[in-house]
Amino acid sequence: MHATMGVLGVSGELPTGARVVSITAEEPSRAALAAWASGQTIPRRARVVLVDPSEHVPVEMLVDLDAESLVEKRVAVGHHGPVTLDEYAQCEYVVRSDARIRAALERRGVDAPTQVLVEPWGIGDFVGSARDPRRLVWTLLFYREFPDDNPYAKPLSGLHAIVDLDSMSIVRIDDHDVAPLPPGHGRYAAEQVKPLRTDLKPLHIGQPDGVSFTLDGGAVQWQRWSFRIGFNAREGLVLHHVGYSEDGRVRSILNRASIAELVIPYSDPRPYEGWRNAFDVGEYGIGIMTNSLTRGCDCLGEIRYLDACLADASGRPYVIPQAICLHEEDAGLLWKHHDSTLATTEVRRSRRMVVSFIITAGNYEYAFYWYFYQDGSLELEVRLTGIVLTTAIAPGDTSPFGTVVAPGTLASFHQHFFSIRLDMEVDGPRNWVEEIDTMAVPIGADNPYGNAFTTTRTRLASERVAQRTADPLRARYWRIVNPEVTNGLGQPVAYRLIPGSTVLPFADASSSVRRRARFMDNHLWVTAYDPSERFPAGDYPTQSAGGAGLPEWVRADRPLNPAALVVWYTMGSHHIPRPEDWPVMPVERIGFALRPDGFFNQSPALDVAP
Ligand code: ABN
Ligand code: CU
Repeated sequence: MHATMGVLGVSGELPTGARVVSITAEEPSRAALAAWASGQTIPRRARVVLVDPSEHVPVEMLVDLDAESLVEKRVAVGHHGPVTLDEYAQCEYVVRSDARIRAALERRGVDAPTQVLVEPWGIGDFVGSARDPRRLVWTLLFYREFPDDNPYAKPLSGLHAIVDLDSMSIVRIDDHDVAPLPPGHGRYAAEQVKPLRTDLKPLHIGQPDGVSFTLDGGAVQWQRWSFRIGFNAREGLVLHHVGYSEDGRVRSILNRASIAELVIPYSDPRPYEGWRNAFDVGEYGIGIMTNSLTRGCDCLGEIRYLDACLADASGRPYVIPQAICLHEEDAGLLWKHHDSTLATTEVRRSRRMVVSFIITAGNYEYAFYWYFYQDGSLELEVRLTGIVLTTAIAPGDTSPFGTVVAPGTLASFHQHFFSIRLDMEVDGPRNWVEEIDTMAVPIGADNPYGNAFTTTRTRLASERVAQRTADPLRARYWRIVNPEVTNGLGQPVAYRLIPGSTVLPFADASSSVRRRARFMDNHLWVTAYDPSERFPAGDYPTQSAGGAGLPEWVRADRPLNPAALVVWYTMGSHHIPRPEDWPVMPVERIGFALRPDGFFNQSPALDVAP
């Protein structure tokens, strides 16, 4: 990364006062990868995203590290870059130090401004921000009465600053009375919770002969699976080249998989509170919010970790140690049959390979787990934990838009929408997608007992058609098919995308968050492959008015029959908070699965040893 900044410095194209958002290895396209397989070299390039505070624009630079030259510079006019980590800290300092804020805090009985937590939130397109040249955030304030309190126990509701990140100055303060500070402290640390349980005996997970996977740089091999691990500031962990080997040949499944956006619309119509709908990937970056993991706590057993290397605001590299966890887990039963005539039992235990990372996005934690199974299945599970976002409510009051989780403390209803970008390559580059529904057959001549049900198969032949919602009452799933490769039964090979529990947004279709995050409208989108189409709400959702990303790309209605394609799965976690979510929320889970469907000729898990 030093080399990258060196090239930019020499080029004379680095704007004065530029703040680096990210430096990322430029990934080769599918075409470049195919060429590499036949022996050509792939240029080493770094893509730099920075914000230019005087021009208020994001700037993208592509640097050729071999030639030490600037290849491309693009100024994203009319867009705004995300919040960087150091701006986060500076914004907190500026708000805490402001005399008007201090006076407003004193009116609320807060006399220790250094114990005020200041969270900068994306302002979206409120107060005309979509047309405002300045890069703006608005702030949520919380108070730790004692330094080791949970700040979300005392939300300073009604007191907000709008901060221009480029000049790092406050442009507006709003101060309206909402309700007094709640009395609680929301403490949850071990030393604050007394007494702790003492009746659990140790549980040791050991692999005395070591792990069964190999890790070579970012390349992983486990059982028949092979894949590569990448990491960047925006998406965090990325899986590349996921394949399954059979008869000594690696069969491709996924070219690339990542968490491409995460948006949390909150239900609260009050002034300001109705602005809360963070885009954690596009406005912040789930890579920069990634935790350093601890053995025995975050991950149990025989663990291998990978560090993540990111760039700070001046482009200097820094490391998040132990950012990615790799380990194997016992996953219960894999398969079993008892033959009562022979009195024999065959039973196999399932082992899964887990690749995970955990982020802290302000109040919340999201733990992302990719699971690889011995039967060729692949799952993503997200565990949501951390602290629900709170506002103050008058003692004894209730709200139709939230749950009182502690005296005077309201946790708003909200939803978490994840967009998972799945650059699919099922047994080769050209795939199509089908929707499979299960239907009852009317009782009659073809179904005399009324017991029959069947499936319908609809090919999603173009991008406009391939915008679908889940339908559990039809047991709906989707198949990513390679129509040009057949299995031993003569069937085209495929993987199923099986939705987990999911929801649609409840915010109005014309609301700001719906306009800015149209990807939430459908659980499935399919687009023709374009490596530059990476982010479903656009490259720069910060202060966007909406329209960029998926809604823009699918307007072309590109055909998908078959084609190199990208599948976008939206999953929505619906959160009506409970008192039991306070003061720190036991994990909620959401996920989906990719399972082979005619990809193999029979169960690929038959040869797992007892
Ligand atoms: N969930 C919005 C957010 C992200 C990072 C830091 C603060 C708040
Ligand atoms: Cu939630």
